[in-house]
Amino acid sequence: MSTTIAAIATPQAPGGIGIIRISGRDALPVAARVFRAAGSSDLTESPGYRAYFGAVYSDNEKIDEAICLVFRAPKSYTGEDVAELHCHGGLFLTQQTLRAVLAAGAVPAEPGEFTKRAFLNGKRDLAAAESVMALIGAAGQQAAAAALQTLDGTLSKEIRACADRILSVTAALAAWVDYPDEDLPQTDTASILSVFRDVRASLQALLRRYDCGKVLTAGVDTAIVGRPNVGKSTLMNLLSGFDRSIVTAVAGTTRDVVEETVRLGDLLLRVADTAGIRDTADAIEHLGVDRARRRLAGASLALAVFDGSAPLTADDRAVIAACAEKPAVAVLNKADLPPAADCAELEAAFDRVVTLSAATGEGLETLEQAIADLLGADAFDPSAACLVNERQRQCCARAADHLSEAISALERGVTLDAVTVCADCAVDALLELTGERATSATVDAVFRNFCVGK
Ligand SMILES: Nc1nc2c(ncn2[C@@H]2O[C@H](COP(=O)(O)OP(=O)(O)O)[C@@H](O)[C@H]2O)c(=O)[nH]1
Ligand SMILES: [Mg+2]
Repeated sequence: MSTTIAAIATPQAPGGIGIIRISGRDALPVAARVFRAAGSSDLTESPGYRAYFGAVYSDNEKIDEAICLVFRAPKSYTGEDVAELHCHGGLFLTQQTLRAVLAAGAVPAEPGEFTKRAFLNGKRDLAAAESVMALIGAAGQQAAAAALQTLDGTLSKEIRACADRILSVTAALAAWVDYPDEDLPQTDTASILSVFRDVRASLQALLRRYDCGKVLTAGVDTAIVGRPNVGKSTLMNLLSGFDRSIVTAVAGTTRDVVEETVRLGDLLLRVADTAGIRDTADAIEHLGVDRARRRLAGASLALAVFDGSAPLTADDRAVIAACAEKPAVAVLNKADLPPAADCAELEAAFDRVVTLSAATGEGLETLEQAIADLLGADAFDPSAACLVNERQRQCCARAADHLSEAISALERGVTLDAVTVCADCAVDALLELTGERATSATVDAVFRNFCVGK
């Protein structure tokens, strides 16, 4: 980390302010070569935590007025000396300033290199560094709140506590491993088992919360299905807030899969409007129906639409059958018309039945609530510790698996060193999660996914 790195930290788009971040041993001398503070302030002498007004120069030519913020090691984002040039926003100006900074001796930062340095300098653990990324990508309030918790170290503390509990047990086990002829006392076996089961339960709770949190951050693959003319495309348009799909009274209008990402309450749905499922002789419509069925098969949530103003038909029953294995909400549409469909049949087949008018929008809130209930999103507690990405989930799942092995080995009376090996593997997986034992390849992989400037 002897180099001094620099990058544009703000989005590459016109804006009010553009920030060039510089970090490293020579951050201040580099900044001083391109930035002249008003008055006679010498940046390199700055005690830090100050803002200087001045101008940015490139080849002795003034190119912008700017503010320079100075932070001193170790009390900075990266743990190194940091200077931030706040220029006027604008693609050209920020690029020019970065170029001047690079000419003054900095090297371009790799993606995530600022946060990586923060990790390597002990400012953040790996899980917390990843939550920086999750915060940037957070699409909703709960997702952001959850990422912020991890940034605060809530997750790492919980993981560390799990690892410590396993370690306290393996220490006791180690003593017995040295005396293979003696059986472990029954009371010890029981207490070791209870520790393993307890820790495994905590890890499983984390995994469940992750699946639920993922619904909030990544969105849910949702398929709108139903026979022709029940109002699928009208519902699609209601959800997306504009005329995304073509709506006509002619059955079989929608033939391709039409997609849109929509926000419903705190949920993000990737909605696909599909062709009406029915037997058809029309070759093109038939292809559409095939696509609809495939999309339904891949979806995590089905919105099965029925025309509430008409009795259920054989095509409707084919839709009910197609949704049998899915989390699905039955949408009894056209509630603005006199009801004629058999509710009881739908209630028997679906966990949730929502009466709605896609044309007027009445009942949309009930649909929102039904989906949130079905996906368990309401149970999500953003203040609890939370895994923020797939890497963390895998580490956690691996630790839980190793604990299961340790538990069954103990139960079957397998030699104690086998139990110890499993328990050690569980600890390894947990410390890989927090980064305490992550290989440098893992660390590199984590930061490669970051944006430049972070
Ligand atoms: N009265 C009433 N008509 C609706 C409603 N939703 C859809 N329609 C009408 O039903 C017909 C078929 O709608 P469309 O969305 O194209 O159905 P799709 O074939 O399932 O996509 C159109 O004439 C819509 O105007 C509703 O909630 N109330
Ligand atoms: Mg349609």
